Amino acid sequence: MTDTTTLRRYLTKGDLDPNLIFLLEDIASACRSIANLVRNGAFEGNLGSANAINVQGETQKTLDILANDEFERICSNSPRLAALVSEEVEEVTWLKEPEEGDYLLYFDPLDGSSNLDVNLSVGSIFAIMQVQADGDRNVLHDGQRQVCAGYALYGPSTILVLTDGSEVAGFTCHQGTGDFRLTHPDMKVPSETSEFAINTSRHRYWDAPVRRYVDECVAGEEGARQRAFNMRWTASMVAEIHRILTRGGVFLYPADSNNRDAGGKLRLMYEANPMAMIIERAGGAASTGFGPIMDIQPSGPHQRVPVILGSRSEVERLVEYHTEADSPE
Ligand code: P6P
Repeated sequence: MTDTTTLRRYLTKGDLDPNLIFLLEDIASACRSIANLVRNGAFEGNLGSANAINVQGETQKTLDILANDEFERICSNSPRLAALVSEEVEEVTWLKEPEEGDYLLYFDPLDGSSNLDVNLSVGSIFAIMQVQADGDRNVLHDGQRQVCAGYALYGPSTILVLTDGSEVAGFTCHQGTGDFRLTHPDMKVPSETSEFAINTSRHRYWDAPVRRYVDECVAGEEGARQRAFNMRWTASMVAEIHRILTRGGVFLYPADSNNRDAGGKLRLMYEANPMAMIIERAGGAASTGFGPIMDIQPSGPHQRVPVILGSRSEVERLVEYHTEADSPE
């Protein structure tokens, strides 16, 4: 039986600030529009590169730019949205003079876009925080200050998953009406798992704790874990996180041992922080290996951090391995 609870009915059942509800509905509209752009990309000649390099030093896909433009076009009219921080834009986009309580929107408009030309799942990721005082243009707040976080997964179906800190809920976009309807209430990360996700081609760059963990997983029944593990890697963080939310698992994107200062690949403000909030509110854990991701005081809007998140028991084991490796002999 399909739940008829629409996103609006879900959001208005509690005591959320109406301006936050407006913003979340605008984000949902942007994601619905991006889903259409992705699905029709081949017809519009949009699946290729834009022949531009973004602030990350990555080649931008045409759809990266179009998705960013949709977020800006649709969300900029939200009544109390003060600023946008986008993976695709180097500077913070200020929409109004900041007033205390205004919202700040951090987003990766199209994550995993290297999958577009091979028709694999991609997604959008967002986090919302608030202006702390009138005139305060600081957008570098730690992840504990997020008031909402979520993602849209453009897969066989378009699903919007979000949390306001109370629970994690998933809404599937109905292909007939375009409604986002509640299909995954109160999502929880299974605490145990036998599935890990890491790009094993980077094995030579892993620090000892990550090598130890992965080596034990692949050692199977004869190894220290005494059980077989499975591995997945889809090069799309949104797809990995949705799988972990649905059936458990642990996702790792560690820093490179030969370039720790770079912090790894994933960005704190609009990838690691929102996914950390979702996973932790669903009962999982999210760490850099040395401490909670959401405790990090950002140094810049595009800062990169190491990411280990998913089923709590596996993340805790990895943190333990990092602690042991860091302890003096
Ligand atoms: P790699 C996509 O570019 C992304 O930011 C995440 O969605 C994904 O988990 C990761 O990078 C994939 O990285 O090194 O495997 O291409």
